[in-house]
Amino acid sequence: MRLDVVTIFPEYLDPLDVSLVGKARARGRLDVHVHDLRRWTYDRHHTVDDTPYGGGPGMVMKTEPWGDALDEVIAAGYEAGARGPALVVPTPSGRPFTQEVAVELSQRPWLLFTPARYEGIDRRVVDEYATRMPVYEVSIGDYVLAGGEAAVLVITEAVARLLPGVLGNAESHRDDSFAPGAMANLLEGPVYTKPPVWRGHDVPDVLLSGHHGRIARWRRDEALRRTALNRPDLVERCDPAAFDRKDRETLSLLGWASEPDGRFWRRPRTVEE
Ligand code: 6GU
Repeated sequence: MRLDVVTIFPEYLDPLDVSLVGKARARGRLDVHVHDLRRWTYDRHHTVDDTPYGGGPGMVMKTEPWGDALDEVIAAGYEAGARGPALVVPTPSGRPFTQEVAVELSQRPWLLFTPARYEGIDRRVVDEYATRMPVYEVSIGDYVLAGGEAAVLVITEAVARLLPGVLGNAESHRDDSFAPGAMANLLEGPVYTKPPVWRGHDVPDVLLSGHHGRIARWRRDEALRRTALNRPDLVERCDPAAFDRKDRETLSLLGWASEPDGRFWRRPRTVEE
């Protein structure tokens, strides 16, 4: 997979040399190119932004540097043999970046990232490249970052670990929270390793029992418990058919009840709520 990133802070992407993404690059699974947007400015001050039409606060990134940069980066990629580019535009106004989107992006051969600063990029840039390639406008969460560079790091890591031969063990993402399957939409429960007792804290007995069925059941209960506490929205989104009797019992102990139609589970609201 080829990755191009155009940014006014190329050094912000230095972490792409380390850890999992760095290894993927070293193994030749990822071909990363980071470009300084200011290379495509021609005035003395290397201007990339200007005041917004219609007024209002902040600055807007100008069309011309982005257009010239993307044209050249796209041409260079094709020249190097890359095909099928997709534009990934990190923005708090994008659609949520989920595991599903990560899987979709991991299946593309070439991603072009355009992290913006200020109030964002003049809309015409996205409109122009949308006529030539798929565009993914994505947000990494409901908070506002000063720029899209940190989002590029997040997205790249989520995508890179899905590439064949990067994690080393294909089983490793089978049980990921948010991966499809029986545990779909459940968060992962706690994990433990040696020693069996640390500062008076014991590893749960069941994990030392060697009883695979009981261990699987315990893990599912813990996953359900964590999800119900931390992400009630995920529990509500679960297909009720995916809950077995023990699941229902666990949810009930946590104060959840089924809707009258028996389809959806919802934590009953207390008087204060
Ligand atoms: Cl992708 N960019 C910025 N600037 N803020 C964000 C974001 C992206 N996702 C959430 N907040």
